[in-house]
Amino acid sequence: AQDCQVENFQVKQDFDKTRYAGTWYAVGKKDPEGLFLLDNVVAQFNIDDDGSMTATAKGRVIILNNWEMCAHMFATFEESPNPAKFRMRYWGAASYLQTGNDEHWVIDTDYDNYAIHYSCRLLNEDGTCLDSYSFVFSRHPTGLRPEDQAIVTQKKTDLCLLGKYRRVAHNGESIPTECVPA
Ligand code: DAO
Repeated sequence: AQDCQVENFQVKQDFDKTRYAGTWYAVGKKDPEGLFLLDNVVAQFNIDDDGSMTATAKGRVIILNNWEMCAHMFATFEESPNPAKFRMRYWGAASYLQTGNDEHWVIDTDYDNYAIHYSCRLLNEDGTCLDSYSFVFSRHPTGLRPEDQAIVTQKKTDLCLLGKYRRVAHNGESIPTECVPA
């Protein structure tokens, strides 16, 4: 049975940020209110010399209603008692890009193939989430391996978000050239 209580959502046990480092391609996304990153989203997680996690990300966005561009984003992560639960502060290379301070939970990952991220921005009074976003990441730009798909579907269900994700394309099709993966 599912109560959809955000505080009860299970995250990756003994999350190892060192193994998580490197490139992740967003292949699925559940959007928040007022979505920002559209497609061709690639995140690079790093561990700094002091052991803290940081990330850079890029992706195609549409800002000011109709202006399409490639966003370059930066993020720092504040740790918490749970190693899979971070607070993410993020900002853009340009001032007109989004800034924010979100929860950043690693729900599950095998480090080598797939990862499921979750962020609840706003809770309902009953403890369910009013405004969330979630990325499905793959180490492979082509998508998830068939053997990982069932795990990811189960995790989407656990997050009470099954059916709310869209595919995130990595196509380089009619996107700003600086956003096309090399
Ligand atoms: O796309 O609608 C949205 C919300 C996402 C905002 C986060 C942008 C910064 C990402 C950096 C790290 C990778 C998750």
